[in-house]
This record gives sequence, C-alpha cells and structure tokens, in this order.
Amino acid sequence: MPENRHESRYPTINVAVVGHTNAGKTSLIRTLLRDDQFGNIDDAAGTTRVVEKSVIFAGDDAVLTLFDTPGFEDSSALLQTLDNLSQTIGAKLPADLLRGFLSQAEKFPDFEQEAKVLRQSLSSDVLLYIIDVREPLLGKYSDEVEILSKAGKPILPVFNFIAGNSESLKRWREQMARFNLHAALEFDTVAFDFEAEKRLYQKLQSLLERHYDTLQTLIDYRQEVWKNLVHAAAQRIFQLLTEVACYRREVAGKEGISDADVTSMQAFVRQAEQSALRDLLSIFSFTQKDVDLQQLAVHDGRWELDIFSPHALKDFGLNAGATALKGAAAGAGIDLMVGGMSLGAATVLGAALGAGWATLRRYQQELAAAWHGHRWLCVDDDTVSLLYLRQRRLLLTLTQRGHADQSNIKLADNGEHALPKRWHKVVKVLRQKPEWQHDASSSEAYLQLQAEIVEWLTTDERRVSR
Ligand SMILES: Nc1nc2c(ncn2[C@@H]2O[C@H](COP(=O)(O)OP(=O)(O)OP(=O)(O)O)[C@@H](O)[C@H]2O)c(=O)[nH]1
Ligand SMILES: [Mg+2]
Repeated sequence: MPENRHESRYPTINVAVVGHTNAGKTSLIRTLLRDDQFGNIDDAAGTTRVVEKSVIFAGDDAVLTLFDTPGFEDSSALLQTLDNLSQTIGAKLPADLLRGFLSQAEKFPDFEQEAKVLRQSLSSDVLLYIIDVREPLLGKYSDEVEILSKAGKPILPVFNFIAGNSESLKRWREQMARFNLHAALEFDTVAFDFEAEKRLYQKLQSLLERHYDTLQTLIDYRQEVWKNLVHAAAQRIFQLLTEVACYRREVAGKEGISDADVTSMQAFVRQAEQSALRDLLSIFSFTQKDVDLQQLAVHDGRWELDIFSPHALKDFGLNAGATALKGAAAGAGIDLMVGGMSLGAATVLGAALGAGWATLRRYQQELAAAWHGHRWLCVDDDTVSLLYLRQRRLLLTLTQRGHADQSNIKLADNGEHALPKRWHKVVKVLRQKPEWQHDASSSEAYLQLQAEIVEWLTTDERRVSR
C-alpha cells in the first residue's frame, strides 16, 4: 500500500485488530484490503508475531490504518499478573495499569506477544475484537475482554466463522452483552462482501462519532468501487458469450463434421470459459483458498464439471436429452450458408417475413441440399445458455458472503436458472455477427447488447448489485 501520498484530508482512524490466536484477524484485514498478500495466514496458532500496519484509502485519502496484532494466548495468566501488579503500582485508571505493565514488560517475557497487543490498543482509536464463535465460552476469553477493556477504547466484537454456527453465535452475543458490548458485527472473512464491509464501517460510525463524515466518505467510495467491480465482471461475461456465440468454423468437404472439427470447437469453448473464470476470480481477488471455502466447483482455475458434460446442463436445469438423442457431438451446432446468407440469418429474415422458424425448419433439408459451398460449425444454443447461467452463478457467489444458507442454494433450483425472456433472440443476433468475435467495441449494436446483458447480470438477480 502506498502510504506517502499527499496529506490526507481527514485525521486517519487507527484500528487495532485484536483477539485470540487463530480467530481470523489477518484474514479479516486481507479481506478489507482485498489483498491476499497481506501478512501470513495459517491454521496454526501464533502466526502473526509482530504488529503490521496497512492503510485503507478513499481515493487518495488515507482513512483507516489497520494494525494486525499477534493473537492472545494465555490471557488468564496475564490478567492475574495485571491484578498482582495493580497492588504495587496503584494505577488510577485501568489504562495506567496497562502502561505500568508495558513500562516493565521486559520482566514478563512470557507475555511478549500480549504486550504488543496492549501497546497497540492503547495507541488506537478503536479495537476490533475478532471472535471465532465455534470456540466454547471459556474463562480465558472473558479475561481477554477484561484486559482489552482496560485500554479504555471502544471495542467492536466481530464474530467470525458464523456460517452454520447460529447457536454459538447467539451464546457469544449474550456473552459480549454481559461486558456491555452490545454493538457487534457478523463477518465471515472468507469472501469479500460489500454489505458486511459497509456494516462494519457503519458500526464504527456509531462508535466514533467524531469520525462520522470521514467514514461516510469511505463508505461512498467503496460502494462506487464495488459497483465498478461488479460491472467489470458482467462485461467480462458478455465478452465470453460473444466470443462463443460468434464462433464459427468452416467445415470442409461433404462428409460432414469430423471429430477433429468438434474437438477443436470444444477446446475453444473450454479455453474461453476458463479464461473468463480466471478473470472473474481475479476481479474479486479470489484465491484458491476462497474458492474452497466458498465451495465453488472450481479447481486449478477450471470448473470441475466440464461444460460439455450432460450433467453440467442438467445442473442448470437445461435439457440434455435432445442433443443426446440426435447423437450429435456435445455442443456442436451447424450453420449453413445458403445463397450467401447463413441459415441463422435466413431464419431471422424468414421470421421477419412472417415465415417463422417452424416453417423454415421443415425446409432445412432442402436448404441444406441447396447450399452453395459453405457449412459452418458453431456452438449450439444449449452450450451458450449454460455458459451464461454458469457465469451468472459464479458472479453471485463472488459477490456474496460465504454463508451456510448460501452454500445450501441448490444448483438445480429452477427459479435461479431461468434465462431472461429475450435470451434466445439475443443469442441469435450474436450468431449473425462473427466479426464481433475479435473487436466490436466501436459497434453501436454491440454496445447496446452489452448494456442489455450487463443489466441482466447485475439486476436480474437483485442480490448481485446492491
Ligand atoms: N472457514 C473459514 N476459515 C477462516 C475464516 N477466517 C479465517 N479462516 C481460517 O482460519 C485460520 C486462521 O486465520 P488467521 O487469519 O491466520 O488468524 P489470526 O487470528 O490472524 O491468527 P494469529 O495470527 O495466529 O493470531 C486460517 O486457516 C484461515 O484460512 C472464515 O471466516 N471462515
Ligand atoms: Mg494473524
């Protein structure tokens, strides 16, 4: 993070991220920074050993300075030590007791890590106290809260690992209320979710009245950035759909489509989908770890289920039967050039003349026989539809938090897999524009379609664009 930009317009808010070891402190900061390189994260306890600083900006202005701290290990022994110390140093305020302790910290080598946390807590404006709600309510946790309260700073408990743990969450909430900590935040750090992030800043607003406007600036800024990310992702999906729907490969000879033709078409589609998947993951800074935690069916940057597998179609409520019955190669569609016009185009023209698809279909054989030299292999409608549905599902997952109720959403849930009303029309239009496969950004019609599909992707499912 560049820190030596120009002077910030606001006083920066110092936030100490504290809590028991392994509660997810470093993970939370990574999520907020959208930087998977920040700090070290590990299942083992005691991963973070030094206080590490990072800054969150609103544009050029530094708004929050986050301090990642080592986890508490033996808080009960520390509380005991502080109690003993209070007998000898007669501190007036609890914070003075902590200062007294820190001034002779070298006498307590066992609390080297804890001393760093306390020092940082004293010099911060607010403490984010991260809790792994799966942990039982042990005395050591109450002791942690008691020690941290001595710093005299507002404390915001942040409940982590809440997915599927609603009972424990309830117990933890009650426990925090006993310490007068009524404002708390639920936050699964795994996936970035703008709503959860916004709630965090709003809670900070109520705890830090003085910084209200600064935090509002941050909320507005992050909202804008988030909107742009979702938009960029939707545009990338449109690009994929165009590439695939516009794909055509001239089939040589009269023998029909060869296996090699089909294989190469399928390879093209797989490659295009994979590259879109990679781009979407990186737009939202998803790592393989996030992918695993979110139970996305993705491995090594690929979907686990091949796009041409009949199961993939079924998962998204599309019918694989028709293609399978025809014995056609998966995903293969044929477009014919008839009198210099592709059959697809002829269909559109026919429809315009009132003939309709059904009529044209009847004459398909004749048209085929009359073909003037060109046959094209293209990607069939089912595959293009499946691509759309899969990417839309992905976009939803990437923009939502990793909740248990979310992972329960069944892939075969029909409502979710409905195609937009104009879908097939749009695909038909795309098919007539092989030239769009490469660069079409200057075409008015292209931009219009793009806007339409981006709209579907970002508002069709209200949950995506908030
Ligand atoms: N499933 C799940 N795992 C998480 C979540 N947050 C953190 N983890 C995992 O929990 C482990 C500990 O996370 P850290 O972020 O290193 O925890 P920490 O509090 O910084 O730990 P120390 O630095 O050792 O005090 C890692 O394996 C994380 O991947 C979460 O919300 N859900
Ligand atoms: Mg850590």
